[in-house]
Amino acid sequence: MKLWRTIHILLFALVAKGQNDSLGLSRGYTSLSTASFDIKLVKDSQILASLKPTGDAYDFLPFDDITYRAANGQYHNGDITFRYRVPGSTEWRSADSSTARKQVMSVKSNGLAAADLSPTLPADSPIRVVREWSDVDGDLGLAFTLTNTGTQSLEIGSLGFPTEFNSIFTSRTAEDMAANCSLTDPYIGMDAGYLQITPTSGTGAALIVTPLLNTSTPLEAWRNLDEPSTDPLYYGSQTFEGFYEWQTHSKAYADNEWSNVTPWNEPSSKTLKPGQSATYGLRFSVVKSGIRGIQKAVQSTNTPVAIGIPGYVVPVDLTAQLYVFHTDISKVESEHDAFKIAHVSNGTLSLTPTGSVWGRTKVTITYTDGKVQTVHYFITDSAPTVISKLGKFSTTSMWFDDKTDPFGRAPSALTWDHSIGAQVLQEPRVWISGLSDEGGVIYLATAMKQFGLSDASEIAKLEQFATEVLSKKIQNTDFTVRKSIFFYEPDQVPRYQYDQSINWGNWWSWNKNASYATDRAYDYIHVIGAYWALYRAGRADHELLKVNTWQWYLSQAYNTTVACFATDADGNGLVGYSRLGLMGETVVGELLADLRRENWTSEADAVEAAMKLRAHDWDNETVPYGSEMAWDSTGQEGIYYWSNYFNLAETATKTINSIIGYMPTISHWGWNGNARRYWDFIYGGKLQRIERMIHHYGSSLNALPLLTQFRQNSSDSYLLRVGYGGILGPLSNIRQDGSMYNGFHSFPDTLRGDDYSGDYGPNFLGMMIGSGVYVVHDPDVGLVTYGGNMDVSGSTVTVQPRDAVRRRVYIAQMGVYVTISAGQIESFSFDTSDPISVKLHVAPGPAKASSTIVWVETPGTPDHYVVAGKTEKQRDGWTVELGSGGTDVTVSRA
Ligand SMILES: *[C@@H]1O[C@H](CO)[C@@H](O)[C@H](O)[C@H]1NC(C)=O
Ligand SMILES: *[C@@H]1O[C@H](CO)[C@@H](O)[C@H](O)[C@H]1NC(C)=O
Ligand SMILES: *[C@@H]1O[C@H](CO)[C@@H](O)[C@H](O)[C@H]1NC(C)=O
Ligand SMILES: *[C@@H]1O[C@H](CO)[C@@H](O)[C@H](O)[C@H]1NC(C)=O
Ligand SMILES: *[C@@H]1O[C@H](CO)[C@@H](O)[C@H](O)[C@H]1NC(C)=O
Ligand SMILES: *[C@@H]1O[C@H](CO)[C@@H](O)[C@H](O)[C@H]1NC(C)=O
Ligand SMILES: *[C@@H]1O[C@H](CO)[C@@H](O)[C@H](O)[C@H]1NC(C)=O
Ligand SMILES: *[C@@H]1O[C@H](CO)[C@@H](O)[C@H](O)[C@H]1NC(C)=O
Ligand SMILES: CC(=O)N[C@H]1CO[C@H](CO)[C@@H](O)[C@@H]1O
Repeated sequence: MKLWRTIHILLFALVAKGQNDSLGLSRGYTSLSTASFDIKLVKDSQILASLKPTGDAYDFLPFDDITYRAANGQYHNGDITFRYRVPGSTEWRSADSSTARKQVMSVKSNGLAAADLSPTLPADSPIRVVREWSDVDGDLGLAFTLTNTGTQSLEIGSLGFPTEFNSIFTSRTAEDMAANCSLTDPYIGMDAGYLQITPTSGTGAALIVTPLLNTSTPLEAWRNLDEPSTDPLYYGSQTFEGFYEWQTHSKAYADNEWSNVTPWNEPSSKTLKPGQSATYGLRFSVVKSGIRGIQKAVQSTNTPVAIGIPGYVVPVDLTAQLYVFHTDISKVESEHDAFKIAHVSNGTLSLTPTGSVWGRTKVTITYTDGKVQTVHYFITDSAPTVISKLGKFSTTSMWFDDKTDPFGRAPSALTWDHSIGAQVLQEPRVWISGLSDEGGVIYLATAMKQFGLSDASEIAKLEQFATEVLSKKIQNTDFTVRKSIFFYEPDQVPRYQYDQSINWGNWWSWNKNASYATDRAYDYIHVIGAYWALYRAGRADHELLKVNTWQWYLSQAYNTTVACFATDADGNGLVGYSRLGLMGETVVGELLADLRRENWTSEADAVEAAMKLRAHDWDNETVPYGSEMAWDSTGQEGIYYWSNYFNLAETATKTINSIIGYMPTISHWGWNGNARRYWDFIYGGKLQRIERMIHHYGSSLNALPLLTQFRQNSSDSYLLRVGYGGILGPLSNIRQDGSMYNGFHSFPDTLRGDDYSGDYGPNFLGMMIGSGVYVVHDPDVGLVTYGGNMDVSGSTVTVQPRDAVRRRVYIAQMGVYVTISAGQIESFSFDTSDPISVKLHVAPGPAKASSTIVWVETPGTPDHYVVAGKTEKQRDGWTVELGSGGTDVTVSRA
């Protein structure tokens, strides 16, 4: 918060007075209205300046910033870009209504306003464009009619409709940002494509943009718009991600700028004969019921909707379900036969991976009305195989054991560069090579993997790392955590050869003193997570630990927590950022639960007291989601955890809303459950740029609060759709060889994972803590299972878990959440007509657990459940011997 304000003041000072008015703002606006909207067009240019739900002060557009966005080259709704050529010619010519703006020619219209755009398009363009704004059943319609005025046929190779919504955070206070701004995400699904514009508060009306009725305006591609970034709003920065355009034809880009990429959809073009016209258009609709109502609202515009369960990242051993809401299907195609598709009933498809495809794939649905929808999937190995590959790769290829390293990094798992197939031993952003920050802590993933699926040889290596590097080099003896153990200071390491081809002159090439600073609380969480995971692995199987005891790992985690959250007598944090919500800090909640289970009562009390101070501070703030960034989507996880823990319900609810404001559900593996992140390629990526990231760590970490909240209120199925998408996301970041990446590049010229493993560690942590199976009654699609294969026979439901960890089961009908400490749940079953018990078959699993503890919670109901039969109570659960073939466990209502 403090930081936010500072930035605000700085930026405010920079906002210059003079600006260019190519839009014609000085000549005023035309105010219009429909049943749903209050609308302002700029009179001269007829671009959309303001769009408010009728009678509302909230604007989906950055009207208050329009004077800074009135220059040539700055885009608005109503603009158009296209490329065309005469058939046979290879060269595309471009037209863009924003480049050299002129007042447009108003023309007669039955709608709200219309104009011939010729003056503002290149004079030699043979394509005349007439744009019309109209009232479509109370919604706002925007149509473009393109006419070939020449004497030759023309091929339109790209056609885009720029969009602009209020994601400009620059110079706003946190409170104003939460109250005034919104975020936009696309569903790049052809005729089913749409945009959703969600308020950052997560509350109030949302907006959708769908293809205009009676036009064919598929969302084929989503192109980031290049704008000058010198303006005082800082286009393309941490406080202003930038804008995109809805592309209906994209062939001219696919053949040129994007030629090395497999696009989301087949690139198309359109040929217009001389004199021929084509009309395209978009429709803007308010979703009064808010974000949770978006899918229904899309459906009501006659745009096909598909709901995929468990989402669109599908492990090869899982059969996914796809529910479509539109007219009858005439054809369904799975690219390269990636799925065997069965029509279960009208509108219900089941998709079983055939094993022929790993990675991206799409399913194309054609409806009887001619509409075509693409649903984008990512098929992975079975989830335990995926995490096993990560464990192996990070302890072999990525394992660094050069004992002569002057920085003391050996042994450890070091950042990987996929493009050269090597460790990143030297990086000017020192933390990437220095085992700290988020960008350098892949060891966190390796350790968390042992919690999910332990492996003796991997643990042996991690024990060396924990003993020699983590506790001795990354940490000081007082448990404080360094920001990097690699640094740039030749005098300190005289015999070390720094790579002279690297530019060591930027702020991030810290010297030794700056690297060894311990003032960044975020770094402590990675250390706590690693120790906690090794404690749990060792607690489940004592044989695994050869160097330290489980007590040592638990006390290291505890002591690091104490160091992280220590305060002075006035309650001020001693470590920077420790008063903020920290990414991955759900693991501190896990630690606290374990301290209680172990009867480490004074330690548990100390952790709880430290968290209570923070939670009560947050409860007093309107927008408690500060971070080291001016705007962020990382604090919410911790703030929800402790607000919920201490029953601060208002803040907990506000935080869930904040999350759904930046985390969508969309029928595309890349966007479903993908929390807004757009600057961390700068700090952890090889390809550094401001870019909407796909499945950066925001996905799994923000999924944790959504899933927790869902278990407390299982009628809020929206939270599960989004949250489960987020928890599946990190599976897609692991390549077939076991290497991993920080995020997938969404810009259409790239569409691949970054080369650096970077800051993937926290993403993997979220997946290990949040993976589970959810059996629920969804109000739209009926009884479904997220993360398992379900078989229904009469009233008996049997499920085989297919998630990464296979140790957590939630059954909404009972409100019961069963978790186990070791082994794997192979299957479970219950009777929907008499849901008072669930029978689980628990097996030793690949880690060959000999026993397990079963914990039973009922977060959604006052009911109480127990493990039946003669079992010993231990660590607040029930101990169960597994034998060699596993055993059945029955959890029944008490
Ligand atoms: C604004 O106008 C000035 C001249 O008055 C010009 O130098 C500058 O490039 C213009 N800026 C933009 C963004 O068009
Ligand atoms: C769309 O087409 C249908 C059928 O031709 C017609 O009834 C309807 O008015 C049209 N709607 C619009 C907005 O053009
Ligand atoms: C399938 O469902 C759609 C939409 O609910 C409906 O219009 C159509 O008639 C149904 N078809 C059959 C064969 O039941
Ligand atoms: C060393 O780093 C600390 C913490 O960042 C800083 O306060 C101190 O001024 C630095 N000392 C020197 C000599 O640069
Ligand atoms: C770390 O924590 C353990 C467990 O509470 C405690 O016994 C020990 O004294 C602590 N170590 C240090 C150095 O503070
Ligand atoms: C914790 O204390 C309780 C009550 O004294 C005891 O039953 C239980 O076994 C203890 N748990 C552990 C892990 O020591
Ligand atoms: C929260 O605010 C209230 C009223 O402003 C104040 O009494 C209380 O002490 C504050 N609590 C904390 C933890 O700051
Ligand atoms: C549970 O979720 C539903 C659906 O969003 C909502 O209507 C209801 O108010 C919630 N109940 C509680 C107790 O929060
Ligand atoms: C332009 C606009 O809508 N501004 C609003 C932003 O949010 C604050 C509340 O924090 C309102 O007071 C402003 O009117």
